[in-house]
Amino acid sequence: MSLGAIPGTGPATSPLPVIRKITARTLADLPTDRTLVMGILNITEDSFSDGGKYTKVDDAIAHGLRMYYGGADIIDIGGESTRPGADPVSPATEQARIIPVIAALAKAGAIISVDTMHTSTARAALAAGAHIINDVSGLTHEADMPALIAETGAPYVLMHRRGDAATMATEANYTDVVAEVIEELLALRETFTAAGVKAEQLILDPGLGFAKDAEHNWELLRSLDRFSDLGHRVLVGTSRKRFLGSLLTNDGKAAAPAERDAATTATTALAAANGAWGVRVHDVASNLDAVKVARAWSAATVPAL
Ligand code: PMM
Repeated sequence: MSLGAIPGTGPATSPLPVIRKITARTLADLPTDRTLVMGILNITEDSFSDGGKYTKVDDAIAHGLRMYYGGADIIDIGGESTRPGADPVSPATEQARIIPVIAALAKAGAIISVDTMHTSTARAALAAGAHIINDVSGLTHEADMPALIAETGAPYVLMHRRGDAATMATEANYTDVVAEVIEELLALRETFTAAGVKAEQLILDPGLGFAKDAEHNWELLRSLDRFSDLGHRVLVGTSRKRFLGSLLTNDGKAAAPAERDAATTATTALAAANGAWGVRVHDVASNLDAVKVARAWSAATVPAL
């Protein structure tokens, strides 16, 4: 692959990473003709798939660069595990983990989102060069997040969740999961717009696995168009999640997180075909291929007889 290769156009099997120009990039540089691929970088001890792998700053930066050079459109950096039962992390610890990594990757030209529930961390991350705030709290955590998002004008992922890491597993009770998730997201949207956040700043996320069981997740995916119809960009996070593990049982045992990438890629292609703005994934290469397939498929025309 030549130095002049267009970022993100190489196949997943490229022997060399795609080389990118090292210039500051802005959100306006992101592709608009296909679903975006957000690569996950968890700098935590205990995330379910990559916990403990990137706890050293150098390892985290190296993995972020690998995903960036491999074509990730956005790198999503988090310093607190969100899995059910995870111990909370203080904003100071979270910031010590992620800020040096954000600064280094922003300098290399990556577009960065920050997976945080803390307003102080969101503010510090934006100052260090991050572009997007990704908050999985469903605003159950810190009430001043809307004011910060209004003040900074940053794009904000508004994800649906009930309860917190300790309680959400018991709150997966719905009569009509799609209607209730939409209703609860719209109520949160109201709080943000009342604080002065512009509609176009908001990216909605149904929050798969957050106070949802497997069937809830599938129902939400089946109804992705109803989320797009709300008039915002939609982000989908299926990557290696437990509902894929339970789908792919082997002798009655759920497939391990590392065995869920092919299924993740299938959900990515379907999410892309159903209008998702972005997918949040661990394996960038295979999911980038999937969104390219969906893009080509939707643009395909039936040859005339
Ligand atoms: N899932 C996880 C963490 N952050 N953010 C958004 N917006 N959507 C998600 O579905 C989501 C998220 C949990 O996965 P991880 O532990 O692999 O990061």
